[in-house]
Amino acid sequence: MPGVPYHTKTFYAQSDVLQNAFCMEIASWTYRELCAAAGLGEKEREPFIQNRDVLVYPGGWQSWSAGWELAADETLPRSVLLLRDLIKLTNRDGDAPKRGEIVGHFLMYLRSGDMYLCVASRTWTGGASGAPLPPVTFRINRKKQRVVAELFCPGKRWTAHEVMAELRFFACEGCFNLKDTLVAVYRAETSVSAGASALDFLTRTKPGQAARAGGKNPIGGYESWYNHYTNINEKLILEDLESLPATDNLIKRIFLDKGKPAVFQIDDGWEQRVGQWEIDEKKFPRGLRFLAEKIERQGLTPGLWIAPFIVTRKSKIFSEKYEWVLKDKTGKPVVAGFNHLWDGRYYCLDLSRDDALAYIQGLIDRMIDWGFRYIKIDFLYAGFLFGDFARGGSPYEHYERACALLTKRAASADADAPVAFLGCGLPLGASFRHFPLSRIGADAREEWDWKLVKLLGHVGRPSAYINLLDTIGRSFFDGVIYCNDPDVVFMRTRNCKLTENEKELIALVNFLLAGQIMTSDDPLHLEPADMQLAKRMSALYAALADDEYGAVRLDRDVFRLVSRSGKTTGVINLSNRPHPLREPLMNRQFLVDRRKNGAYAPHSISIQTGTSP
Ligand code: 9PG
Repeated sequence: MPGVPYHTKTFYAQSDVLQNAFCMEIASWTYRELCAAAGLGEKEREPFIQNRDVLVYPGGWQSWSAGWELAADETLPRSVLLLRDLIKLTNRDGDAPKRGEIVGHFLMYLRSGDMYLCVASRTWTGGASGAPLPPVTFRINRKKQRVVAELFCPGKRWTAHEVMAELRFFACEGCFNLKDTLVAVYRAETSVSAGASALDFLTRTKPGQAARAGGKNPIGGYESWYNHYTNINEKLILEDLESLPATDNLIKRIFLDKGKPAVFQIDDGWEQRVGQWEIDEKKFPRGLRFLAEKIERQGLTPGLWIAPFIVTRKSKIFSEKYEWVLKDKTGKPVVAGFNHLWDGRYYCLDLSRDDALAYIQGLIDRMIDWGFRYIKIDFLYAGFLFGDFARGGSPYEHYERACALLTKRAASADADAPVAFLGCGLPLGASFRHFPLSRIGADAREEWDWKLVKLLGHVGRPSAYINLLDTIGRSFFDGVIYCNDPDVVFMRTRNCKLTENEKELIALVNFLLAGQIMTSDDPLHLEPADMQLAKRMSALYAALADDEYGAVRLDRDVFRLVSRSGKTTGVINLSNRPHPLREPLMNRQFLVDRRKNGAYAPHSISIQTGTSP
């Protein structure tokens, strides 16, 4: 589908100059001017200017940043209490929102009813001599109806007439038009909308067969994080591996039984320390090559996690190669964040250094050499921090080079053993060219919300609720610039506080609005009710596979599910209250019916389908 026409504005450097300031303003518009830039006539502008119910989609900096629309009375916390370094897991270095301001990144839109007004920044100049463009930040002041666009490129040496930014403006009706127009906007920067070939082997049944030929055909499998967390070892992994094809579970039903490929990915916990990427031999006495071979022999794609840009203080690199650790101007190591499961604060490597890059590339090569073919590369945002780089330059230039190196061996490397990368914790705009398969939201969790971390004000916290908000809010990326990884679904009862409705909600939202179905359930300990749920979900997946879906916010935490064909509709209620049935019910059959006393139940999804009345 062609989408609507868009208008492009290109910004050029005026002279040879070294960018010293942290951020550089390139343009500012009133809402009225934005409408004009998108080609809207006087009349069509009115809703964006007069309507108090205009919603703003700021577009978060990275996977774990808030990825949802904000109504006029909604804001995002500007800081995190107590554990201050947690803010680095959501906000870009130096993006510090001022009072009354919402800070957005990469791509933003305003929405009034069904009309979207979008500003999308290109990330690559295109052409044979293509180069990355610095990330664009939007400072949105809703009261003043003003948007300021800035570039984040400290340390960049501009030459006169060099392209600094290219913005594309358009207005369109409905979420599928938004997607279709973004396909056109980003066509030169991604192959995802054309069916990203580097990921084909993760979905195709037979070699040579087309991958995502129409409809839903998710990538998926097992990963170890959301059950065992860092407490993994050979015994537990083998137990999960052996029971996956041997018990009745969701992954077996939707992938293995259908002859589709499935991933088996070992997450954080195999290494001696974060930053010290040697195998912990107490936990994995026979090493990881042994496990990769076993996984491969079971007909699964072996996967492994790593966070190559970061180091903790106690890791050997930190003391032995201290010169590789990025420092600020005063010589102090740059803090990249805080994680209570490691030794607290962690730091990042100076990616301007060839030796540090060669080391990182060596880590990936070794994982591939061990036999892993689905590499989860995490905490990538740390490669975008600013510091006193050994070789000068700007974070975006170093990030670009590092990502290109990391993913050099994607798919084509070896036709018999193709390799794919899953990006995670990554700046969304700067990464899709290298990581077509990526996490687009906060971590899932085996309970609805994580109350304690919520109190700190951390919007990127692991939480089923936040994770769903992101999966819904970023669903328009799926199949456009990313194959969206929404994180895991849960079927299990053991070690899980989610209710049946919540598990169903997550399983359906992930299937309908994203591109990957993973689980961390230990297949050996599923109960009959869990298997029943998996059976029901796989039947629903089959029934709903032939369409494309979107979601539109109706109210705070309440969304309408829509489908491209118009055949399927639904209501997603993430709120803690029943949502009254305001709209007249379509004359259609309920595939999933979570109405109770004339309202949609809290934490539920209801789906209606059939031909249009
Ligand atoms: C391994 C994990 C898993 C997971 C990743 C990432 O904002 N936070 O507090 C936060 C905590 C953990 C986290 C992400 C964000 O987890 O997303 O899938 O691989 O690392 O350590």
